[in-house]
Amino acid sequence: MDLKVLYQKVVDGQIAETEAGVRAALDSGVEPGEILDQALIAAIEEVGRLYEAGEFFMPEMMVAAHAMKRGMKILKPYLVRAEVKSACKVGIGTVKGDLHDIGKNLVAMMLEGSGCDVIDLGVDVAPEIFVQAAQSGIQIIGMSALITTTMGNMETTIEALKTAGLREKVKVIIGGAPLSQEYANQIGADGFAADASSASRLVRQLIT
Ligand code: B1M
Repeated sequence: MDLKVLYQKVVDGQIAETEAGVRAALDSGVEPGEILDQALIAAIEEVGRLYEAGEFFMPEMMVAAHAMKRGMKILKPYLVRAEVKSACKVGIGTVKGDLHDIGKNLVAMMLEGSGCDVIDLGVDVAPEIFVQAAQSGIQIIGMSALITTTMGNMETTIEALKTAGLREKVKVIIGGAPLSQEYANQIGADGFAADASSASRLVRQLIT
């Protein structure tokens, strides 16, 4: 299937057609990464633009996100092909108050693909849940936030890790559209990654 057609299916929130489109693109030999970037991610970014422009509302944004997630589910086995498991263990979640998980799921997939054991803590993750994860022997805590009003819960989580005496035992990385390296420095995180590939590189740097 033409990736432009698939892109439009996601924008239009056509779930069955999106799944069929991803399968057809794979069958015709299109690279999984190309399907992800040029159709699925490009489409959800367009949905965000349409929402901001007042042309889309929550229901349209929700069905498009659902279509994208179903497409990602089909792509996952092709994107996650870890040959060798490493000694890398990561707990990742979207911070408290925030339900956006598409980006977090992509980062988790990329980390699994690079050989890490990934514990997905889900969305709306309270600081105490990150603290419990840090107690379970993971090396890296990954926090995602997409809304400016929930970003502050990253700092709250870092404070909770300090209070629990765990801050020196884990590295903390953050990511999400409204964040930056400056913000990571400001809240005392160990690093910021702008996308899933850089998150995977950052984790490698931090554990070696
Ligand atoms: Co929401 N939403 N949304 N939304 N939504 C945004 C983020 C928004 C920018 C839209 C807009 O206004 N243009 C806006 C936030 C504005 C702001 O804070 N300034 C917004 C809003 C306002 C809201 C609600 C408040 C709307 C409402 O209720 N009125 C509400 C919030 C609900 C809540 O969370 N409590 C809401 C709800 C939703 C849906 C449920 C409908 C849906 C989410 C579905 C889901 O995730 N399961 C949704 C969607 C889909 C979006 C947009 C359109 C797309 C987000 C996305 O998935 N992008 C988004 C607009 C936009 O971003 N342009 C928007 C694709 C994804 C691959 O990119 O998540 O950035 P991203 O992840 C990237 C990088 O950031 C990075 O790597 C990823 C892969 O490259 N990354 C990390 C992410 N996490 C990382 C962690 C790392 C490292 C890198 O280390 C740990």
